[in-house]
Amino acid sequence: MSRENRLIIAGFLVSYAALAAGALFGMLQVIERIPGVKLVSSELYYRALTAHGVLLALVFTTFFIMSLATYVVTRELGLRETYSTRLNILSYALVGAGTLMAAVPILAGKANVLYTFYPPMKASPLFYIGATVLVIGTWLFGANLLLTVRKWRRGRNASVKLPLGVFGVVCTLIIWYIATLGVAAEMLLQLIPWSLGLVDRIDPLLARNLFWYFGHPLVYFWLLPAYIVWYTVLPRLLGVRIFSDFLARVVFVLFILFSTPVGYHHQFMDPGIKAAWKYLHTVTTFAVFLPSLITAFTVAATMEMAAKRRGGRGLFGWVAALPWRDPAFSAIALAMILFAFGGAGGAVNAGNNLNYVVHNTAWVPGHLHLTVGSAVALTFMGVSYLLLPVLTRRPLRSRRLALAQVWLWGAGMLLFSGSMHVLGVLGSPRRTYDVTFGGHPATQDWTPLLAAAGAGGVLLFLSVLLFLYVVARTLTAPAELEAQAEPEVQVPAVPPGMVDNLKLFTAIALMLVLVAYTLPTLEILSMGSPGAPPVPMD
Ligand code: HAS
Repeated sequence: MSRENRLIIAGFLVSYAALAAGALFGMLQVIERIPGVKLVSSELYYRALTAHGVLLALVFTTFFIMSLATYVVTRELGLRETYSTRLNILSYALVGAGTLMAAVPILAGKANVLYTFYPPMKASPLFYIGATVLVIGTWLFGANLLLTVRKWRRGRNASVKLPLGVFGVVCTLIIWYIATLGVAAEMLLQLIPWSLGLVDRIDPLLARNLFWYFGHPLVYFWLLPAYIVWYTVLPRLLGVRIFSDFLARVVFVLFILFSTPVGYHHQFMDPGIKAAWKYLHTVTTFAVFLPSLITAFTVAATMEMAAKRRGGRGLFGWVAALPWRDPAFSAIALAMILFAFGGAGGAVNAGNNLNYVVHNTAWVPGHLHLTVGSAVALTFMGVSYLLLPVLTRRPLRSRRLALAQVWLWGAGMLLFSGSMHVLGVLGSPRRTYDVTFGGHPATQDWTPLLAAAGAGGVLLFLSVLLFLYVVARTLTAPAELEAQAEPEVQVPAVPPGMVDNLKLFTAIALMLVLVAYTLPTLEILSMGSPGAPPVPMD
């Protein structure tokens, strides 16, 4: 096995460890929300909530995406190694070191600031420095993959289109580089000097401005690898070609253009940002909706083609002809179905007036669990069922348990997320230790829904345990598969077209970012905010 493959597997294993710990802290959250149940103090609740968000949203995703991207690039370009395996190892090591540095203060209760780390809630400097080291690690990782692609481009591949999966990885990295400029500025100019005591006060609005500049494209850093799987792995799994390679490339390009200039849809309720800027970001938010609508059409068309070849008939009757007994397919298909609900909720969030109803309520965790928690996480589980056997030459043990795991996730998520959406509309707050406000009568009607969300959370936790069990059994099974078990590689044969001009689209994206952010940021700076004193969170 090549060093690169070992690294890929190591990355997956770290991501699964983060999934296990994050899921445990998650179950604690839902149980705590059930009226009458109080397992831990409020301090421990916020500590666990921070650990849950950081481990799942930042650590599980980042390690998984790094390994998936390395696999896609090496596999689709027909390489054994990336440009520099050493650089790749260094990047994983930095991301790992950053994670450990951030984990220590979180677990010690010195960083109860949740995964969005809004000031003036203050964490230990180690938390901010660790997060910065993690981001630097991802920059090195991206540089190594881009150098790999550039090297491949030299010589006989100079005028050949990038394979779709690699194209998707490059687009994801472009979005990541643009996005992380925001969080790097927030860390280096505000949070780190402030946490070290070099300055006394901090401007929370400026910090939130920089955070959401980063925070929204972060969701596409999670989503695009799932889309890469839907566009490249799913057709191979079904034995058909993708419905339209061109449309898939258009989708990735639209994400480069519109992922970043949308951050104010997370700040509709923030004072200090003019309505005109919020309106502009609403328009761009609906523009970034479009590539997902195209994706819905493209993946459904691909599945319909495959189902009809398998004998499926009728307007919707073909759905039954899909390979639902295959755990990898079921995971990906269920991820899509759940994402359709998450996307509809996203449209509600993005409407300024509707956002007043749902902001800071249980609706928002309901939404994020359908998106990152299902579209992304369930796709990652499904693709694990395909890649672990390929990478380790061990058969999947066992397919039936894996299938049960996938449907358990679907059932748990519908129960959890559905209840959270309704609770949100009824006014139940998110991120709150005692959601009944000491048993206030207005919260009495929430009890059955909170219990249902709790039951959904327990099912989700059981699903994670089952997933880990299947992974562990697969990794400890005797190696027996032949090398040809790998899925067929799509070899590009056509020269690049207009849509492949990523330099042009990156330049346009940067211009859109300047239009959307320069003036409002200058306005925030010119307000001369006295800044807020820190609120220690330990
Ligand atoms: Fe979101 C809040 C708006 C997508 C993640 N979002 C969040 C937060 C997270 C998050 C983590 O406008 C919470 C942040 C926090 O902690 O405060 N979101 C949107 C919109 C979209 C959207 C418009 N979000 C995502 C994705 C995420 C994600 C993707 C992670 C991966 N979101 C918001 C807004 C807020 C927000 C506001 C702030 C709320 C507040 O007030 O705090 C869109 O991009 C969604 C587009 C999606 C679709 C669905 C396409 C469906 C597909 C599947 C097709 C299915 C088929 C069926 C074909 C249009 C592609 C298959 C058939 C078979 C037979 C199998």
